[in-house]
Amino acid sequence: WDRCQTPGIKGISTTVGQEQQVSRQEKHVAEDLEMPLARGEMETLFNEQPKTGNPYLEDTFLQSYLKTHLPPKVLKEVHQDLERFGNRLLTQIQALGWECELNPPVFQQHDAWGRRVDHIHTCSAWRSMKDISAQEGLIAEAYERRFSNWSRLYQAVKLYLFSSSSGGFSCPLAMTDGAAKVIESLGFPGSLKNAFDHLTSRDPKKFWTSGQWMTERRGGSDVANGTETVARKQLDGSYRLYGFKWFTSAADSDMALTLARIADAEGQCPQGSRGLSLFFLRVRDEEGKLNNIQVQRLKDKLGTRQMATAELWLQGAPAELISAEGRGVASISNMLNITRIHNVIGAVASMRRMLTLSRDYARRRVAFGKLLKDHPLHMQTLARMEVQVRGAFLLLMEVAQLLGLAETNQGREQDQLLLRLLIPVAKLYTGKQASAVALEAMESFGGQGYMEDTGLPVILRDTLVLSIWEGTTNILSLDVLRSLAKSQGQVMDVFLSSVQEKLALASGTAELGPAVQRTREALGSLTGFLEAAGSEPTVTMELAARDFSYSLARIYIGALLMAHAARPEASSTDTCAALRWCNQELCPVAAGSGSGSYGAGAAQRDSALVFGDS
Ligand code: UCC
Repeated sequence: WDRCQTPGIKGISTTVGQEQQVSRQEKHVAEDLEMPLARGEMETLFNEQPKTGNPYLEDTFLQSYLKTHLPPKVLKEVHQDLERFGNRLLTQIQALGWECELNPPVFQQHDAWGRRVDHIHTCSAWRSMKDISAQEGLIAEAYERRFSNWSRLYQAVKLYLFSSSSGGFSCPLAMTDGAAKVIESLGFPGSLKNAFDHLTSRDPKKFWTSGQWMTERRGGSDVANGTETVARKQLDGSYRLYGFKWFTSAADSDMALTLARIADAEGQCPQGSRGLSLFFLRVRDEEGKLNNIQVQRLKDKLGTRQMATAELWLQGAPAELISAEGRGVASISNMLNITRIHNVIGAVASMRRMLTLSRDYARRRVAFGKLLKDHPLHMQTLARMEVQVRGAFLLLMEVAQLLGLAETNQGREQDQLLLRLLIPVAKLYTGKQASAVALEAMESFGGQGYMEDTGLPVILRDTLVLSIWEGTTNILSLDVLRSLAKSQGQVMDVFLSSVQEKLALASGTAELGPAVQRTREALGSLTGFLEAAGSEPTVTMELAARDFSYSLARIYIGALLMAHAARPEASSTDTCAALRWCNQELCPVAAGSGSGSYGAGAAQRDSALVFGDS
């Protein structure tokens, strides 16, 4: 009551008339306090909180995919493990992930007595994630190959379920997997068998994570010209590295793979891509001290704040040469291709997580007198997101299947070529999809979606990096062209025949007719574009690279959705998803070509538009 009195009433002498007025006012205030929400300070105001359950059991699309593709014996084991893992995610790992977000790493450069220590403090939840990753075999599964070619797919599914609860730990896992892959593909040179055993261990005490130190201050995309780090050979044949690494993700890792230029006796280094070699190093010595490495600072990032990204000075860091001299980029590309697949996993996982939350919210939240789920326009928006997530998921599974075949020597040459093409296509396309879908999903919560403590902005922030790290959209588009050039066009033949195979499958299902038709037309436009580009010297493939890559992604995803919808056990929603996907512009490169976007003078016109020159 005291708090409700205004200064004009309390403690001031009044006349009788004034007293009557005051008493009327008091009555009025007392009545007001009976109004709903008037005693806000005593009431709990709440919004409907979206809740999710076991992420595996809730993901019916994932389950239908596994049922269709896995051999029954594998499915039985995988299903049991994923159900158990889903419960662990729900009851333990999700909370740890949130703890990682609330307790980002802290960098301590000096101790209390002024000694330089360069210590990166991580929270206990982050360290638990490392233990859990080992226990769950999140890396080991792919290299033990218990389920032959299906092991990669199984690992990808587990990582997909883990990703959005992992508190950013997916990042070191991506690089750890990439490092294991490089070591395996190099045939375990030198002491690397030991490192491989650590990277693929299921024992938390033994398990290592790896960094991938590629980016230097002069450039993260143009590695060939941006790398300044020098390697000096020692008398015992080992090397010491001197240089500055500008972005080193998960800098608390146990080891790293990195690029450097080997100096000759005069201290001269070969330049360009062919001057780069690949090195392995241990980040710390047996006592836990950095191995001639100094941490300059941690990066202040928009997202992925749970994970320490550092600037590192290499000041004679001991390292082992693991590639042939000058074959650094080619050797580390095995790592890049794996981390790019992990990027796709992260993209699909964050889309699925956001959509699952939006879906649950639609069942709880009332607006304009009915639940959100009963508003057709709201559900149309969610359905469009669902089509995006399904398409991206199928593309991820396709890549994981192809990788599994390649790693167990069951893949045909065509499968290898298709894998080489689909990795950059999937990475660049899903990287962009993820932030668009996450943003749309955030909007489905209205203002609540914008509130930090709901956790929704974290997911959005973390998806934004997916189109940047591991190669930006344009760099990946150029990598698509690289795969074409390197195979002398063979990857395109394989791509076309793979899409045709899926179309043949889908053409037996009458309802899919319009989607089949549109995809056939898109394929015609794509081949038409390529023929014209081959015979028309003014068309610059570089300018067409992004639209071309988008065309490959949309056409291939359309074909996958149709194949999924053509299964005997498919549902009407599978058909609906395929039809909707194929109802968009499937071949943007043909449209761009028609408008002269890649032809003579296009680059000058773009430049004039950007800089305003006449
Ligand atoms: O480290 C980073 C963040 C880590 C966090 C990871 C977490 C991700 C998952 C998260 C889950 C949620 S970000 C830094 C990443 N950096 C990049 O991605 C680099 C981007 N730049 C490129 O990709 C460029 O295209 C370069 C560096 C590859 C271009 O180098 P070059 O030297 O100019 O390229 P070349 O000369 O064309 O290729 C050299 C050799 C060739 O082989 P040879 O000599 O036999 O003809 C190429 O065919 O390398 C081969 N090559 C490849 N092979 C190049 N790229 C590839 C490839 N992708 N696959 C196979």
